[in-house]
Amino acid sequence: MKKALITGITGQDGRHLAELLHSKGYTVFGMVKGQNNPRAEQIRTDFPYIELISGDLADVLSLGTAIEFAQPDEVYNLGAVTYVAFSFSQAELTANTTGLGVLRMLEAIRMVGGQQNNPIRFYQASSSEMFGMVRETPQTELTPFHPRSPYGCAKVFGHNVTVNYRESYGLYACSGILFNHEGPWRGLEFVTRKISSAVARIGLGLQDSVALGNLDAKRDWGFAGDYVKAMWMMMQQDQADDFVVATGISHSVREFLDLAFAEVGIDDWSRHVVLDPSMLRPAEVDVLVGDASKAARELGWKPEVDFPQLVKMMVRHDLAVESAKLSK
Ligand code: NAP
Ligand code: G4F
Repeated sequence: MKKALITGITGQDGRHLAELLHSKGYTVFGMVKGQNNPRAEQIRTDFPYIELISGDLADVLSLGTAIEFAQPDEVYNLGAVTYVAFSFSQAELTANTTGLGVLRMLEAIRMVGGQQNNPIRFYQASSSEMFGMVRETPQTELTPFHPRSPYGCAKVFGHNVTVNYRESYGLYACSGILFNHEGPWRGLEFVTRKISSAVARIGLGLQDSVALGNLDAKRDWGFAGDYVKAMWMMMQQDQADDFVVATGISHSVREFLDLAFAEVGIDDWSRHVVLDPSMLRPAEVDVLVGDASKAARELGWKPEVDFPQLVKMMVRHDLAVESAKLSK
């Protein structure tokens, strides 16, 4: 039976990945940060099979201790400061966690797993934000990076150091360059879930409007449940490598609004959306679209949930959440 250690277990992808690995018979360890993290309790309730370990990507000793304890075959490094807008206001924290945290984890793996024939496999959660002001469309594994935020810069460091440790020490270290992926477990700060939650409440008459920033931004949005399968596949190859994971189709925030409001029977959403300049970013990533043909060819991965299905799934989930609150 394989053992996996997941950082970022309390986040969206941590939950999906834990579910996938458990279904494959893995023993799953999840790292939680903080002395009394309220999200840990929810993980204990929803996923009783996960063994939680305390640790922080800013503290290398805690990472080493966690690896020593779990003795994992696979480490999935999903933990990070992940909200791009927030990274502008706490850039140093972002660099330390999202960037240097990757280096610390790689060092901890080397410390515990040994310098030669290290058996621990490592997955780094890289991001399409690294492409930023894109140099070509669609973006592939070979597209140069041009990050547009402290978050994007930190992810570039994390990606490069993963490649460097693979090349320098022969570690099985791979990097998944994942485009935006969403679902019912997405944090409420991200635009898709902010919209699905607000639309559900507007549809139920609980609120009147939602304040948003740049409606013209375009993203290649997929379903998180599909994307964690690609993470696992990358970790089962003979040789570690890097892969873009994307649907290949880009949609604007406006298109997301169209489908989300249609789900609650509203065709003209203009009076329900307020433009809030404070949601605009100092530098924006206008449009992202990925080419995942390498993942299709070498891993056999392809997305299963399309954009309309994703929006429907999210709005329906939030309608159920809000309705359950009402009936309490
Ligand atoms: P998320 O929901 O925001 O979760 C982030 C996780 O990181 C949380 O569990 C958080 O824990 C943890 N974390 C934050 N600071 C930490 C620290 N100092 N030490 C240890 N853990 C820490 O993010 P996600 O959407 O699941 O994304 C997973 C990973 O994929 C992230 O690295 C993200 O940057 C990357 N990624 C995501 C997407 C996407 O579209 N979702 C696309 C490309 C790449 P607490 O909140 O409990 O403290
Ligand atoms: O949902 P977002 O905050 O996601 P963003 O910035 O693309 O980052 C997400 O995807 C990355 C992968 O490319 C991950 F690496 C990262 O960790 C995160 O998961 O914003 C999407 C777009 C942006 O252009 C933003 O300006 O939506 C625009 N937007 C418009 N109004 C808004 C809002 N974004 C948010 N969060 N809130 C708004 O009110």
